[in-house]
Amino acid sequence: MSDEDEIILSELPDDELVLQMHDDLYDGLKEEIAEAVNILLERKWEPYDVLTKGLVEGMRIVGIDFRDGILFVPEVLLAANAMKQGMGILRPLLIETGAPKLGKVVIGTVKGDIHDIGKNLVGMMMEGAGFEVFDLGINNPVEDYIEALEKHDADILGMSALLTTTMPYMKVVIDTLVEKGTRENYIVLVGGAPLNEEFGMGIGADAYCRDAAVAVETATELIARKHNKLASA
Ligand code: B1M
Repeated sequence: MSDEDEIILSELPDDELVLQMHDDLYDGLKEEIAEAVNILLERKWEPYDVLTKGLVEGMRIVGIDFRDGILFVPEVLLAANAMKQGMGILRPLLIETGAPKLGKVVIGTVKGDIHDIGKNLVGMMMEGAGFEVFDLGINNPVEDYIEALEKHDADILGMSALLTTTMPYMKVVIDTLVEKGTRENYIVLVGGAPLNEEFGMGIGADAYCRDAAVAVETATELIARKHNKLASA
């Protein structure tokens, strides 16, 4: 591209800037993503809107071309890094909360699975809603979940899986809690693109969460129910 054609992000109107973000995410341009996020924030966009309309939508498009064999792992990794750069700017804004802590959440991606963008988003939104979040990262065997649940005296277990081959591992974790007699101590929430309601119920989770907003709503509702139950016991 010649200098003349260079796009000045700050000169684009909002709608074009958001489309440009999708292109830049697709191309894995993390500096441009950071710049666009900052421009939208300066234009008084809500952090949640920057996240969903700019970043999550951009990653959805990447996902389609990855599925269709147009993009490959190295390119998707660059896109994921650019996404993380943008999320890093939004994180403190999304977790800013003076609210008293609603409860403790242990969250992690299951064994065999290294996808963490969605899980990170859920963790951020949970923190923003007033939960204390312990993020175990990726590729977690059952022992890691159990150790963290006990160590932090957690209320909620959140598990993420993005692969059809790793989602059955969620059942391994839940079954282990049942065997240990501690399943009822926790609210178990599951999520990730290949899951659905039926799968969540089938493996014995308390709820399947379609996205981060639903995860926050569900966690808030179930923890209020848990507290009410304890208060009336
Ligand atoms: Co992967 N990958 N990937 N990948 N990757 C998918 C998942 C895939 C659907 C792409 C495709 O073919 N269309 C496909 C899975 C197919 C299947 O299983 N049926 C796939 C594949 C095949 C693979 C590899 C096997 C590719 C290979 O090596 N040949 C490999 C697997 C590695 C492994 O895990 N062992 C692989 C690798 C990678 C990268 C490393 C390149 C990169 C991950 C980088 C990272 O995460 N740090 C990557 C990416 C980026 C994707 C796609 C393109 C995007 C995922 C994403 O970040 N989405 C993805 C395609 C897709 O999902 N459409 C794909 C954005 C994110 C905001 O959404 O994660 O769905 P999501 O999270 C949402 C909800 O699902 C929900 O809330 C989130 C926020 O709203 N949610 C929860 C998620 N977790 C939750 C937990 C909760 C609650 C809600 O707990 C309470």
